[in-house]
Amino acid sequence: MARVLVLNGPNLDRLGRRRPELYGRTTLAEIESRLKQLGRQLNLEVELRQSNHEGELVAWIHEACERFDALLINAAAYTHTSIAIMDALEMFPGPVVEVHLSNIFAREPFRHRSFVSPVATGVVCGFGPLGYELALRAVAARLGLDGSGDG
Ligand code: CA2
Repeated sequence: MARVLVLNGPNLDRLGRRRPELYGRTTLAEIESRLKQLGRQLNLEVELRQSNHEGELVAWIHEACERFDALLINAAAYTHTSIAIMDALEMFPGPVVEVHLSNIFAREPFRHRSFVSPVATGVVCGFGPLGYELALRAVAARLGLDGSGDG
């Protein structure tokens, strides 16, 4: 079974508990459980992690190069700052989908620049927690697991 690592950056551990007007009421644990359920339908094993530390995210991307077939990443604020995460993602051989809950292009100008996008296979933003599920479906298509031939 193909394995997908879902990485989440700083402050996303607060999801559903703070700023619901901006990021909604769904917690990261709920997103994890939805993704695992969808993963079972798509024949994907899903593992979700969150860190507030840039270096830990970089180390997990390195680990993913050996142990996972695809990556979903919401690098949160590091999206807009981290060349280290960009460089690590560039080494990952499989599909990488950048996910954001909010539409970063409808927000402050400093959020319009992403260091993840240039090294991502694709980007999903603005659909809240559903974006993670759309990204997982995109990964299944890319890995040729959805039977559509559209990957
Ligand atoms: O829209 C997204 O998913 C973001 O990646 C979220 C980041 C933000 O810096 C990006 O520009 C867009 C912020 C994540 C902070 O998460 C919180 C969750 C609950 C309460 C406060 C912050």
